[in-house]
Amino acid sequence: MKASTIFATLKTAAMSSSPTPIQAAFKTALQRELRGAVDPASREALMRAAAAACREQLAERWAATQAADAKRGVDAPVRRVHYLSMEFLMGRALGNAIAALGLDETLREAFAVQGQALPDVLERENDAALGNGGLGRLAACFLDSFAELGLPSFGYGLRYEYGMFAQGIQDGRQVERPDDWLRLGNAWEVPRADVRYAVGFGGRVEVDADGSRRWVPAETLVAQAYDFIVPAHHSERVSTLRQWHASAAAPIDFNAFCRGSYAQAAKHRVQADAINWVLYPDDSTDPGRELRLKQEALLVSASLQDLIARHLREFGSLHNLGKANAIHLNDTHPALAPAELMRLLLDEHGMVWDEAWAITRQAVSYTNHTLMPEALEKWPLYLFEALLPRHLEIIYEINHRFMEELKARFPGDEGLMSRVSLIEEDGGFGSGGERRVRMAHLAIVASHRVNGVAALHSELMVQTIFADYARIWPERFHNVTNGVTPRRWLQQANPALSSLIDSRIGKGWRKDLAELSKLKPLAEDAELGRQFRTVKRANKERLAALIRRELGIAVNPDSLFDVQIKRIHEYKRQLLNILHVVARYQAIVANPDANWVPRTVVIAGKAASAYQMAKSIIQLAHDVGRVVNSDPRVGDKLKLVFLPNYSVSLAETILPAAELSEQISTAGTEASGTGNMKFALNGALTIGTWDGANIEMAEAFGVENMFSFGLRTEAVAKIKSLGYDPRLYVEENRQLKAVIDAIASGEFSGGDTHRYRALVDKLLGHDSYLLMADFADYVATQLRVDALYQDPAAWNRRAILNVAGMGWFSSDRTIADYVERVWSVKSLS
Ligand code: 26V
Repeated sequence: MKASTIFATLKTAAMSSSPTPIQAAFKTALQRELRGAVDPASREALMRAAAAACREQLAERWAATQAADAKRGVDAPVRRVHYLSMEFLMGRALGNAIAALGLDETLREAFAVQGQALPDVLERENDAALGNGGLGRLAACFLDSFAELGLPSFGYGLRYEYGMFAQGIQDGRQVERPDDWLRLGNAWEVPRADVRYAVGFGGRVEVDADGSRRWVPAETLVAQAYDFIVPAHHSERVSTLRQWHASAAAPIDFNAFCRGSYAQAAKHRVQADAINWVLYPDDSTDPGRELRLKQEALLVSASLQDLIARHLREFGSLHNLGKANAIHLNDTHPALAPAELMRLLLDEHGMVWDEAWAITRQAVSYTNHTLMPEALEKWPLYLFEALLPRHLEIIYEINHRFMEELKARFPGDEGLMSRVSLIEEDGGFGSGGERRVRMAHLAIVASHRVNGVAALHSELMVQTIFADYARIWPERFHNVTNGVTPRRWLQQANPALSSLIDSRIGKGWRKDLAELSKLKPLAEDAELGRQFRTVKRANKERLAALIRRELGIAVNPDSLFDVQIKRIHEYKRQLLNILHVVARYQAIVANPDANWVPRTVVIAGKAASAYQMAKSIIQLAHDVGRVVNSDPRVGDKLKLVFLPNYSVSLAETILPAAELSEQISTAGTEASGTGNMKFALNGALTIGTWDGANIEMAEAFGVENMFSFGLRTEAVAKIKSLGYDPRLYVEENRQLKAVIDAIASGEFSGGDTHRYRALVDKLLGHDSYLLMADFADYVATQLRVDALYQDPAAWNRRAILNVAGMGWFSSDRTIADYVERVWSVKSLS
């Protein structure tokens, strides 16, 4: 179609009802963008044009938001929040922007006239996948809620050019490729050429005649801001994710260039640029660790310089910085922040220690997202000293003062002092005996609040990893249970269910998710149950089509869709899921004519590139899938599919189609989980352990409405303390033994008995996550799932009760809790 025809149809669409000012402005912008496109009828051109037009609208709202926030007085009750995170898993943004601007229908009409469906156009956008998993997606949900709640705020992150990695599967194995997500440009970011800060590395600390200390870095980089804009849905607020891009202060070495040594001329440029490439460079090597530390330092330094500059613009003095600003650490990755803030206040702004420390403590707060000891960041001292010598001095001083305080409060308790010290002297877990800086300890000592992300996790946090600190400062520790944004995870991901809910209880749930409780009395309504099932069935067909397209596997949309999507990790127990598939397969083969409830098991998730066991689990899923899916005795009764390259947008297609949500971590290991919430919100029932937020969900919608199984935290601890022997469980359970034997004997690996030896040995030897102990209960519970599925009315009733009970799990509620307990001025007293 020619461009002029498109403009005509756009005009017609615009005139079909009298356009609102925003519709009119949008149409003009869209036309202007399309005029420059090579093929204005292509989905890609339409996507880019729509994004550019939305951006224009949002940029105005953004400016108004900033102007309003700048006028807040000294006595504003809520501080401006600076959410520092190495990860923001934003996904796609166009659908969200269109919904926020209320332009869905305008665009649907405009595109339909040209034979393009809105969802197909939206699919042309690449995901912004700048995160690993839960922690990064939580940060993205929070930005949405910041906007929605009108919270003065900045998200701060890094602008990774190649995300984490794109997962490919070759011969059943994960391969990692760079995720070139910016290749089509990014309409949502606004480069801020005028927002640039110098960030130093290396060098030495000089002492001036007056005793003051000054850091003379060996290398200076420039961090430039790119603002990613995030709109509210029920107001004109737009929140900001400010992402930093690093470059060398001098882009090329001109002399080297003139000599013809081009590689030499560009050396610094490439070194600086490496900071921008990927999230989590493999930190199993020294260069990898150095790069990661540089990324963290750049994020922290640029963000705090930005905060200080803004505060000085607004208030003219730094004395009230802590009262007006909250600096939140999303896990320990930005835990350098207190040291950098101290450095800036002391060295750059001439403040004295006590005042600088008081301000730092007021401003900083920290969320812990995992109890896994291997995930608690510790930096080798030699590396820290080489890159950040002045920060190390400051950390020593913080530690010295902290130790003095402890000597006074807990005299003679040397053990306590060495356990809580910011410096690990003797080398703990995985240290190889070297001294290290404990970032979690720095975060706790420098924060006025520390929180976990679900009730159980917060309890365990103070009983286990941070028990000493909870003894020292009990009042510092809190819980703030996670939540998810209902706009993305229900309204946009599941339009059909959203409309059905709207038709029964109105649209208010989008703004106040607690309104979902109005569905509770309707759970008995058989007609609603049937409509609910029709919606689910359509969503399942969509997923089935995707599975066929991606993998060439035909799955039966009438089968029970059983889904586990999340990072691949031993504690999350994807392996337990696969063991159940094998058990079911063997049972079907042994008794093919029994009344089997057909199942489609879907797994998706990425494994960290250096995590061999997780990669082996992915391979096993493929091996088992290949055998099961091609066995004519099985047919529709069982399928196992692994969908590659799990992402936010893939989750948006999978979740609405899911009927059973697998949340099967070993009790006490999953801090919260947020996928669990998205499933329930989309009407899937949960099969889950008594772990993380599963517990609070069960309490919210009724324990009887969840398939709860497995050992609970205390039982897990007890079994371990008594000397757990996984072999005993295998010997006693013929079904389990047959499953393990089949894997070990090469039944799924073409006779290769070596492929899963390490995996089987680990299960039989250590089984740290108690798969063997939980297997029998898990399999029995899966049979209860089958039984209920055979009674659709009863299943639908429970699913509706699940949705009705999810009101509390909105990230809007989570952010309101953070404001109340962590970020308000009130929380400082
Ligand atoms: C990272 C690593 C990296 C090294 C190997 C071991 C290991 C184990 C866990 C992690 C997780 C990093 C933090 C994280 O993403 N935590 C997730 O945060 C979510 C949001 O609070 C929460 O819902 C998930 O339960 C939690 O795993």
